[in-house]
Amino acid sequence: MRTDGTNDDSLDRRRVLQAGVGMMLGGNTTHGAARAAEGRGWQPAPQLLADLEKRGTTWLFRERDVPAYTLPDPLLGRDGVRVTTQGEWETRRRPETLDLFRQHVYGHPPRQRFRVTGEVMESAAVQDGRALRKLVRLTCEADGRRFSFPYSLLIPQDAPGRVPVFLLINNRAPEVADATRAQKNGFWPAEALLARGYATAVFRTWDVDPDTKDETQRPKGVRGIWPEGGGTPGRDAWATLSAWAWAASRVLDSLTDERALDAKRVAIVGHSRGGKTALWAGAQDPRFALVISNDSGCGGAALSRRRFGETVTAINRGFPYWFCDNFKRFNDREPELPVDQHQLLALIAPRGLYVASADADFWADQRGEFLSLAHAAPAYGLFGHPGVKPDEMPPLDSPLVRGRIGYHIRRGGHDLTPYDWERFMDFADALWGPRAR
Ligand code: GTR
Repeated sequence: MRTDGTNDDSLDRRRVLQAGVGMMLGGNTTHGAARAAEGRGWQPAPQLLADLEKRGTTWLFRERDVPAYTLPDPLLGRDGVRVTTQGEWETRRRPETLDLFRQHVYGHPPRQRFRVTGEVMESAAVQDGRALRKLVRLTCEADGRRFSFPYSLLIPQDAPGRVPVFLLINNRAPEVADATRAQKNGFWPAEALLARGYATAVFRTWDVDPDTKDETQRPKGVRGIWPEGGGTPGRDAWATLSAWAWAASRVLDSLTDERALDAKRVAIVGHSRGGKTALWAGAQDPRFALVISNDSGCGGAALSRRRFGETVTAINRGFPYWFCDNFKRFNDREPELPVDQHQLLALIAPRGLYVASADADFWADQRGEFLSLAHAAPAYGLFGHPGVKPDEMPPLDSPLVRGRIGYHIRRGGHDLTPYDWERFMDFADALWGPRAR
């Protein structure tokens, strides 16, 4: 399968040694994770483990069962040279890493430039006039073809200056993100966001590319119009997560035109499959100033090589349309992946990055999500920003914020909750300065 040797661990190690930084990968092995698991930070509750055991869980959910693994060094180029400056990262290793994710994991999005126009379908005051609601229909055009999808926007009316925005990718039912606020849901606590001085926008995944294996539905989405995106069918044509990430960038194009908004302060937020998408959108589009993944798990923040919870094989079987076809070649062959997910997080450097996990969410590999963030630190280091260390996983409900990086693990299960949102806003306040209340 390999022709370039970049995913050959022994070769990588030899190259690192040649580059004179032989200790680097030592810290990236499973031994580091095992040590971290013994630390003072989060530990899985014995009751949760016992419950999984009782249910006869067949997938890996105990730290002791994690196989030995070696992660690719995010700064080590395919030419065997380790980048040491921001400039080298931006011009060499970052584009190369992005390309590896497009080629082997998510597929290539379209390469065309899109003309994006927004038509305001509805505009109304909500919350006794304290916020303005807009329903916008976006039309994206390129090479004589077009695709349209809606998004909603809520803007606080009393905020001084241009307002930062939280853009949510809604991967659930429309009701959980009802902009009219006739129905309210903790998944998108819009009132809380507005009260803290933030605007918030939302689009729904299904409106962009149907979240189903049923390929007869495909023509309804953007991949019905541009089926292969910028890749090759059967290999690295774009897949659903790439289509949703593309849509997030098109919404951002449109937010940039809103005079009340601060387009330099847009946070992209997603939960689970939406969290995978938020990371992929943030990795590709540097205009997202803050990237937030909640319980994103496999193909999101979690390290694939740990094989903890959902594995590459499991996700490719369950959701074959999320990733490009090349990704299926790594079923049960994670060590051969030329990238692991810490490198996806590294692509977000030096921008704000927040990863959130949940105590009972073993399927998403809570510790793997944290370790990924820790191993993205070298990229932040190039910009002079501190990272977190593998053995610094914080205890339950105790957010860890260091510079441009934040993390928490919350009590409870797989969900996006008001607690998560409050922490995301705390982090945005810390990055951008608190908003007027
Ligand atoms: C699960 C899937 C996860 C995650 C989740 C969700 O079934 O295995 O990768 O995406 O769905 O989106 O809620």
